[in-house]
Amino acid sequence: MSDTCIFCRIVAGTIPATIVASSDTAMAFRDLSPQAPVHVLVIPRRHTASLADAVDAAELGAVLALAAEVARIEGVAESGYRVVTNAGPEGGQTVSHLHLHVLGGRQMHWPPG
Ligand code: DGP
Repeated sequence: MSDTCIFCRIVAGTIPATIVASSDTAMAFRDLSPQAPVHVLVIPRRHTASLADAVDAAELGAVLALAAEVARIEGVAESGYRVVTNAGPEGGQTVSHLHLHVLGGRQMHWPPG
């Protein structure tokens, strides 16, 4: 846990968030600035700065599994959805705690910006 990390503080409950799902390893909550009708962030509870720093395959699997569960909960598993992680400055990462964006509820386009 990092006291200066926003997402660690959401895990600790000291910053409010709308929780969508959680497990022992991971947590899912609504993005503060949604880019689609469904926009949920899925994070490992344990602080990891980005995918570039991830070393625990089981933890990554749990995060990905929770993303799929979020899609089911949000009702987009059948219609389709996108899972994205931004890593580092050129990847567009602004919060240095590994997170998957689960986006859905509208048509996604490619390539992303
Ligand atoms: P990224 O740019 O990939 O690092 O995405 C960070 C996302 O985190 C961005 O879509 C906005 C969201 N976000 C930033 N601060 C907060 C917060 O305090 N609460 C919630 N729920 N989302 C946040």
